Amino acid sequence: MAESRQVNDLISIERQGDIALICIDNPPVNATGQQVREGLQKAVEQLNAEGGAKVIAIYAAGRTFVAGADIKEFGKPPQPPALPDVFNIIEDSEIPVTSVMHGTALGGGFELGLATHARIGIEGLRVGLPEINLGLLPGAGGTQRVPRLAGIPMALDMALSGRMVPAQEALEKGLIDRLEAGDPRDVAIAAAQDVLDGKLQTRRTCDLDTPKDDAALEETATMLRKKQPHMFSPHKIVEAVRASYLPRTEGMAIERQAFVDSMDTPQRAGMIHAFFGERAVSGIPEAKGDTRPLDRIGVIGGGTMGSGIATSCLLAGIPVTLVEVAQDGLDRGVATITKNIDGAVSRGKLAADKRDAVLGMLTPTLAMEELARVDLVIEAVFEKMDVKRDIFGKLDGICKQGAVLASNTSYLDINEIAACTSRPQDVLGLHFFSPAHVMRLLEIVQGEKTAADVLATGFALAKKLKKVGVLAQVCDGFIGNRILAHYSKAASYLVLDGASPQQVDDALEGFGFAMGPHKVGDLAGLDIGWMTRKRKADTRDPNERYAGDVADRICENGWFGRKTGKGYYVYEGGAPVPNPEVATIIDTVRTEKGITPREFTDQEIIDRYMTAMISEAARVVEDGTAKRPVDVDMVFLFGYGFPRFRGGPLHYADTIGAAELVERIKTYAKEDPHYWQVPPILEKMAQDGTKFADLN
Ligand code: 3H9
Repeated sequence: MAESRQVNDLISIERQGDIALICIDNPPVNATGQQVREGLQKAVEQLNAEGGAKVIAIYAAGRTFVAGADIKEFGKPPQPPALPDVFNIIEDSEIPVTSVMHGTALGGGFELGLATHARIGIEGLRVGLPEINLGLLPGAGGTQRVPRLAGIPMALDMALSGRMVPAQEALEKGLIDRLEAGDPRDVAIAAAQDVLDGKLQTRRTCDLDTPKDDAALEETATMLRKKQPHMFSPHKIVEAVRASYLPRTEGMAIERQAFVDSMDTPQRAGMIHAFFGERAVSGIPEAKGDTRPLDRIGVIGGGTMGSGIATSCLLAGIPVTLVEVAQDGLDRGVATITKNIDGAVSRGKLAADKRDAVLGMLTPTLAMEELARVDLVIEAVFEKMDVKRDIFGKLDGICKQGAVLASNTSYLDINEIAACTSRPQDVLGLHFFSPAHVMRLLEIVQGEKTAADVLATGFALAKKLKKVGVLAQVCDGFIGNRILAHYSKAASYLVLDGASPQQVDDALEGFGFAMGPHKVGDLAGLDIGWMTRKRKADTRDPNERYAGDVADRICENGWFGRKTGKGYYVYEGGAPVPNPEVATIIDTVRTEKGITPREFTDQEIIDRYMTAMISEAARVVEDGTAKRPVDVDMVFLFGYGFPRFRGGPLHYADTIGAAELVERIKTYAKEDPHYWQVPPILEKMAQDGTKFADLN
């Protein structure tokens, strides 16, 4: 006789003869919040106490097995029972327990599976230990049980990369025992029956010994000390995995302490802000509602940007019509796209057998009229207003009614572009970041007349392209480049006043940026900034201290960075070395300007640079260019290489506090009152004791 009962709202038990099924039903992702933990513990304890059932099978309802601990509970006082204790109770169950996992079994979700006595994956399953992406480490036995089942290198790989392991690989490595097709409940019943029939073996993972591999542990520890000295949890992961040599109680205690210590770090707070921020940017009303079709996209311009955008669309399965004005430009565009797609194949982002089909979705043409059939067109030609005006005027005549007309401009006025058409409601900015098929940020720029469904279509496109779409209003540079234009001057002033470009870069790399601003300049091409400075020369405020002297002279020598072999650094293969001729240029400029160089500590470099960034970011929020502080944070995480563990410039600002920031600005303003001005919003926050987080 079958009988069912609820243990609590989220956990139920179903008895079918000797079989007891435990179902977890906690949408959307079955996270192990307090009720799930308590319900699971009670269910296993009750079944063991009652007797009767000879095998237990755990499965989950909905689109996925358990996606891990409930991240929303992190940072709050922990509520018992603790997850590792619940999993130990499951592992210790006298009645054998199997688990059936579908969708994604991540973090605590996969750790639940590891604590059961046999694991069945449903086809399409991916398992992983992504805690590192939250500034944490697996805290419910992952570092103890994965090495016992799959060895130390696999445990280190999973916990340090956070990658999702496909089911087949999980099967081959011994992380799951079987891979099957079907509905999780049906598979759970069949697996339980197999246990009863002796066809599926069960065992306690912690009865196994971790195969010794000191070399892998040592090698990884050394690599991390070199590459990630400032990160907390990666080093703890190695320690915890090493502890899997010990009996369960001792190993779990070491893992637990490391988990609790990681939970207390600002790195954890920053990365969890990043996790929710990535989702929050599209949680606004502007991103929702009706959208227009996105069945075919037109891209105008086959340069680096246009080709990257086209690649991104093709990889997302959207057919692309690529328009260029001349055959050689078109050929170059097609060649770049082909190279990008081949790169995606070699990086494992695209299956090799799909390559030709993906490239087959590209229609290159010199005839702009071909854009009559596209649903959305993205113009990605060079940044000249008269060229854009001309293109949008033509698009107005060619494109079908209702087609969305987008410009990839990085600073021009979308309203002026929209005004060249008879349908300004269909026009918006879609600002991609280079390389567009790799960088995840997409600024979605709202014009004065952009229709609601056009804006929502921008967000729908971002989602299709797996990008992080952030709403921005029109201004020079939108959110990201406007803030960049401001704080990059701080780096130049530091160099004028006494720091070397390398010291600035080293200090900021120590802070967590992948590359300091001078290395980034060399990589992007110093000529880009040079062109911008020339463009703005006539409108420059005469009271502003000019920041471009050194960079201008570097460019006048024809040194544009990596592409010319020289910039702030010299590139001759191997690691870049500081360009000695730049040191001479800096000396000359200082002498001409009567500057006596002074020493800067690395901390002062970081403080000035970050305070400049935060100041302009605060203004961007204040004047509504960005809707909320979290939008600015996500722009910097996904478009500007801002260290994820710091959460973004305004999350970082909250860790310093508005009062301290205002104090700093006032001190710096004594040297340069034009550049260093306290944004009113920051002044007010300092007075009220509020934080940027309060404005999200
Ligand atoms: C952990 O497990 C620690 C343990 O080792 C030890 C503990 C002692 N909690 O991403 P989506 C929400 S650490 C709470 O849009 P998808 C998410 O915010 C955890 N909420 O869907 C969103 O809410 P909303 C380790 C969560 O299909 C909704 O669910 N696990 C959690 O694109 C849908 O999410 C991870 O790091 C959670 N754990 O992707 C896995 N997860 O609709 C994190 C999601 O209000 N999760 N939400 O915006 C993911 O990677 C993806 O969500 C997943 C689904 C791949 C599962």
